[in-house]
Amino acid sequence: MARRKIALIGGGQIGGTLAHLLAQRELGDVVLFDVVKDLPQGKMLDIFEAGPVDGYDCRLLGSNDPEDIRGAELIVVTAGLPRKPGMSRDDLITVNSKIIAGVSELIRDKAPDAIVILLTNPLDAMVTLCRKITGFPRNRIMGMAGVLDSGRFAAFIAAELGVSVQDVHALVLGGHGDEMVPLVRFANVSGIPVSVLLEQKFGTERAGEIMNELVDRTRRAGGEIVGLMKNSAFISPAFSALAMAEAVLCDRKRVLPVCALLEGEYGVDGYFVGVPCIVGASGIEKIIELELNDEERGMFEESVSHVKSLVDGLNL
Ligand code: TXD
Repeated sequence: MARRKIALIGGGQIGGTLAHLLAQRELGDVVLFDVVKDLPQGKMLDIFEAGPVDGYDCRLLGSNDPEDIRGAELIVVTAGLPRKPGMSRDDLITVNSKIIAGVSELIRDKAPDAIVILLTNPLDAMVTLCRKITGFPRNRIMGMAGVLDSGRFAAFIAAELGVSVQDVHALVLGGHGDEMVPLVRFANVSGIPVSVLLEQKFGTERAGEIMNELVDRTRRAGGEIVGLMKNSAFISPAFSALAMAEAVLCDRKRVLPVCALLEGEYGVDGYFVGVPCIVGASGIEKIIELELNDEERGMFEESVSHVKSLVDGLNL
């Protein structure tokens, strides 16, 4: 039985890292496509040569030929520029729209049955553009941001409480921007509300302040890394994309925050927004609707309105 064909469009920091992670887990045969001559070829040769050392078998191809993505069953798109210090994700919209438009035509023409996971920023707008051009059904096209943002929220909670990251579960809704909505009420450690553990450790008043600090740091986490590294995060985004890819490839039925096209859910119609979904072999298999309280609903709607203004500016 042949392994699945996975195509990574964009062989930069995230794409190259994701290729390495996919190879290590032998999740399929991987094609790394990039427009920079010889870049993907070098990266895939390097990963190939580590195979005997780590013991993974899979076919690895680095390519500048778009024909090599033909027939891919899963495509992960990271093609596009990342932000630099002082830039917002939204500042990338003009240059990355041109790139994603071309990439989307390529996917439509060469891999019309693929499931697509897109990361390129500004994420919510770029995945909308990709869906517009490919015309794919909404179960087969998703944006990755919420897994990363939720992972960041969980990491900060774990560090604050001094507990294992394995036991922290956190969810971030909305757009992949400063208005994202970390859902404090749903955050828990092995089912215990985070607020209970914070109050036990710090007292009620300080607990509320700390939770606000954790939410704020989650919203700013991308910019914090760009400020330190002078480049965008790539390890955590690659692992986040891997979680979604593995959910599809292994039909895991994972419940993950996914940037999905809403058609009435959460009172939103026709826009991609980060919401909890069940992810399996056919992509987005179910969108899970949560009852939000007034405060959560207000923050969600603020985040959605930012997504709408960004997307509407594309004049699709
Ligand atoms: O959570 C998230 N969704 C975000 C995603 C988290 C972090 C970074 N996010 C965004 O992903 C970031 O803002 C960028 O828009 C993308 C890719 O970030 P990365 O750090 O991987 O950028 P690189 O290292 O510059 O890699 C981009 C590659 C680069 O090698 C280009 O040559 C290539 O994209 N590129 C293309 N490949 C294929 N086809 C075309 N047309 C193309 N244009 C550029």
